[in-house]
Amino acid sequence: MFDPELHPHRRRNPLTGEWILVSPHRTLRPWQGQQEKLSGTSLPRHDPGCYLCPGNRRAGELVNPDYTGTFVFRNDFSALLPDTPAGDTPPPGSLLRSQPVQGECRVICFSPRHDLTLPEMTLEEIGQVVEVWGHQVRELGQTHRWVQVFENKGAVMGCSNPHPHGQVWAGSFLPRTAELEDVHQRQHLMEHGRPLLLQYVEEELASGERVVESNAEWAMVVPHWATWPFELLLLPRRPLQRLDEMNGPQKRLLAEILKSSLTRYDNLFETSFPYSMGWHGAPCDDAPSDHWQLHAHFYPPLLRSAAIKKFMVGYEMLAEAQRDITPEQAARRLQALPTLHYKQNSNPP
Ligand code: H2U
Ligand code: ZN
Repeated sequence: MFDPELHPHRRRNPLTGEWILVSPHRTLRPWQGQQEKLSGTSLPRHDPGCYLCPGNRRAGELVNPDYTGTFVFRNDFSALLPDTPAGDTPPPGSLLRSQPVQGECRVICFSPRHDLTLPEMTLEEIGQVVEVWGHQVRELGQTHRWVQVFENKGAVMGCSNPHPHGQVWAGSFLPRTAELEDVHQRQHLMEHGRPLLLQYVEEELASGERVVESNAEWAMVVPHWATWPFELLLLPRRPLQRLDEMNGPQKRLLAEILKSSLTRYDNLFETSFPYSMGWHGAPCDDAPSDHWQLHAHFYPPLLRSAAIKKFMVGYEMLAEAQRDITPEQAARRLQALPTLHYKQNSNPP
């Protein structure tokens, strides 16, 4: 009889329509590669060479103020620019299509402390980051269609600096993933009369199998269709479309679930867990958005230890994504971890 914990199968991501191949039998294969922990280098509270620390000169020659909480500045090397001129219309029927785009990119420093990361910050400090995310979406959404809030964390994710920070890229267009999620959520509401992710969070909470954390407003789950080994999806439990629409309890409980879930991540391999995370909310245009539910994706690359990363290569580049451990096995690993940070455990303050 078919057993999803034993037999190869595919799962569908209802947000994008993409499929993923799950091969749980492969977890039995021997692993003779590296297993050891990476030695943790300890960072100073302020690094005179860091372009994000308070009072330091950035690469673009501007000097950071002596900020004491969060600090937002325009990216000195923005991928999107506000004043791109309009382009020529391509000849009809041509496959060589392009489109000029306007936008703005910003960097958000989460803390003046060079040596902290989100899970090591206090709930109050994480709450300030949550506030800033909302303000950025509110402000940039007035003139841009899609405001992408995200964080790249860890050198393995291409992050250029350990100072805790994220980014915002706001643009005049709906990027590909946003468009796919828009189409699939709209279609689900049309066919089933309920927003896709509201139905999904209820199904996950009813089963509990993949729920890593939950509180009165939020649920953190390993999605049924997770691609990355320890991927997480953060979902509101009530209708909520954008980061700038949260009420007090939603913001407070968001800070809580972020702190405890990201602590579990760090505790998994006793390392500062690398990932790319980002928020998807209703586009900032005048189109109806009842189908949209705000959510955050966390895509961490680590597989077996602090040193062993999953590579999206071969079959995955050419056919479709594939994973070995099931999302349920990953959820069980994360559920079993403590929510006290391992660094606090080993050096009490
Ligand atoms: P990453 O953490 O993903 O490397 O992003 C850091 C961003 O900071 C990156 O987009 C910007 C880079 O352009 N940056 C500045 O705006 N000013 C600087 O002085 C250095 C880096
Ligand atoms: Zn710094």
